[in-house]
Amino acid sequence: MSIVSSDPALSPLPRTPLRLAGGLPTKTGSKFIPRTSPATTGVRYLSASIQLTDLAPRVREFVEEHVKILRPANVHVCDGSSEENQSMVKLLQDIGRLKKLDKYENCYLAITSPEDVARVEKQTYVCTTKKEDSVPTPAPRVESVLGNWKDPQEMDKEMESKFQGSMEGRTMYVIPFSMGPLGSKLSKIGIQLTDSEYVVASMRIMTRMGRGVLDVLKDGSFVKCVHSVGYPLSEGQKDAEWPCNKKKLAIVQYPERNEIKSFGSGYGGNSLLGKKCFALRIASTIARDEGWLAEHMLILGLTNPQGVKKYIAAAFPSACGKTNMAMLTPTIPGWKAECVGDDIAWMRFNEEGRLMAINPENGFFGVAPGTNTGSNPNAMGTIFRNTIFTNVASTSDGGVFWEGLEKEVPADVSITSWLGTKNWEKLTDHEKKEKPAAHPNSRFCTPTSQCPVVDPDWEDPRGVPIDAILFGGRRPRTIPLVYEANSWNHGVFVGASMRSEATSAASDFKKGGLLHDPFAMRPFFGYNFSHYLQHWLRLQHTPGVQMPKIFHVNWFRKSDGKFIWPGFGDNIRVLDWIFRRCDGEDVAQSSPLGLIPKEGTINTEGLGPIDMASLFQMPKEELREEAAVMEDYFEKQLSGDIPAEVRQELEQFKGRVDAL
Ligand code: GTP
Ligand code: SPV
Ligand code: MN
Repeated sequence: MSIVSSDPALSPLPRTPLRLAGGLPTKTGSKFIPRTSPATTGVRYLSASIQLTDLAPRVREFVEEHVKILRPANVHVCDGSSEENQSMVKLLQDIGRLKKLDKYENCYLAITSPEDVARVEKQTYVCTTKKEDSVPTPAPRVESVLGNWKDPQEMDKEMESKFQGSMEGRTMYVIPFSMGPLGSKLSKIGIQLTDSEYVVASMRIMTRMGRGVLDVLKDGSFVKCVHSVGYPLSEGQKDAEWPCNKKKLAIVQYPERNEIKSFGSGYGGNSLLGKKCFALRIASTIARDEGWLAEHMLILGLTNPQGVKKYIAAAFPSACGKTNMAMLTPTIPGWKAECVGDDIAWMRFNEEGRLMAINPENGFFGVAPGTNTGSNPNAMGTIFRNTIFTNVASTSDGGVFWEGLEKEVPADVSITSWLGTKNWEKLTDHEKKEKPAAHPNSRFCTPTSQCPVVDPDWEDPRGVPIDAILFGGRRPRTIPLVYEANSWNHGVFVGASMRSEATSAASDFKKGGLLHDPFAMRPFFGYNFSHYLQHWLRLQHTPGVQMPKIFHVNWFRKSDGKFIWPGFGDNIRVLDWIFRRCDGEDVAQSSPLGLIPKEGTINTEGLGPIDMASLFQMPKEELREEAAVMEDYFEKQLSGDIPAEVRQELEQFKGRVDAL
């Protein structure tokens, strides 16, 4: 497999005449035939049911303005129909970008360029007129690790030069999409322009997309999203297997204008602009202005054996267990867990003062490796229909494989790794470790509605009421299995102090090292983190509101290199304790970090021997170190801008540690 990685944008390109609502490339994107062209046997078209002239003036203006810059060969407005999707998927197969997985129903495999496998953080920008609206001011000579800012006008110039002609030889798709149930007061609409068919097919799974959105939008305002893989095609030029443009990569948010511009990547959060760019970065800024929250959180409904139901939201950094917890299969009899969402929560107080959450997404873009019948049976029950897999391995019987599925593939199949290594199963254990079958950040893109435990109210336009907010991360030492924040202010401090081991979800960091990831939002803040803290602190003063309790969990504590806690379905044992705390049960005692379970109040029945003492050990030296790291981080990153309440919580924490 060869992947063209030279910079095509540098070569001079002929200007291709524009055709509206027209045909699609035949084979490799080299020839274009308009829909109206006569005698074109053997050519397949997307029947464009929406013409540019059908669009509301604002939408049409947005499209036409960008046609001038991007210079696509065709424009297609997506209606979201299944016929359109079938044509899209057929086209993707014809150009070799998707492979059908015959073992399953309507499932496909995409393999990206090895240069385009995860989010990029260093090339992600927030552009506001004033720098301090985007990022906190660090102490002198300290580099900010809380986002990248650039002047919007300067960035506009840069992006315009990248976008000039960047869709030449390609079709520009216009994707109207809604984040949140169509028509809900809590939902927001965006329109994404893209030259990637993979993005179109994925956005159809991840968002509510198509004609219905235009009907709801009418001539209203929307988030303007422009995306190009940055790989124009000149007449006759052969397309890359996975077009992208690493050298010119940029993911840009303009919160003051509700605009997003993304160039050079076709992968996940870089290119499905409804997800991180819109539902987190842009939405968090809108939320700040309107008094609500847009967070990197799963939403889960929990019903106890007595039939009482509560919803919880949980923020864990990327690849740290949100999808797993969102679909948890409880190991304690009588409990029921139901999934509302696995990645993003939009939360707002209603008239009764309850914090109501919606999942703005329509699908899961979940980490594949580690997913199996043991760890996440509900994901396994979701993903083998109508799913696009990306960068997983394939099997000779038309199925998929990744690390964690060893016991679930037939013994006689051969495996082709994501990088194309045939008979991968015959490699030595050392080779398998060096060259995993699936990329560690390989993913499934699958409809939420297919989840066997999807919550009956997951699309309720009013949202679901949140009783508890959890923070968590991968902490091999120091941090106990669970603790409760002493107060809302303390909870905000707990979120602000989060650290977790780096994972493969972003390509910028070496896996394993402990990284600060406040609120699991470090890569996704749409505005200054210091202002974000003030916003969280302020919420409790909204008249008449009932604040959720805040907890911190850690499934990842290790002893002798092994996880101590069994995790996954057994996490219900911790959720059971949290549930009881929400009901005010006297099952907690104080510790320097916060309230921990009184001895024997975590249900460990049937677990076998488990070293609970190690899970709650908090050596004074380690806590001292923890406090010192927090202080250093706040002082260096926020310099003078640490909210007084957070500073006070830090001082109190230090005092509790000293008193040990
Ligand atoms: P993003 O989609 O990147 O935001 O991540 P996510 O938080 O949804 O991550 P996901 O749930 O897919 O986590 C994936 C990784 O966490 C896999 O390697 C899982 O095996 C591991 N994991 C999830 N839950 C547990 C747990 O309870 N214990 C342990 N040890 N590992 C877990
Ligand atoms: C994450 O990295 O947190 C994800 C995957 O959920 S992506 O959509 O690629 O950002
Ligand atoms: Mn995520």
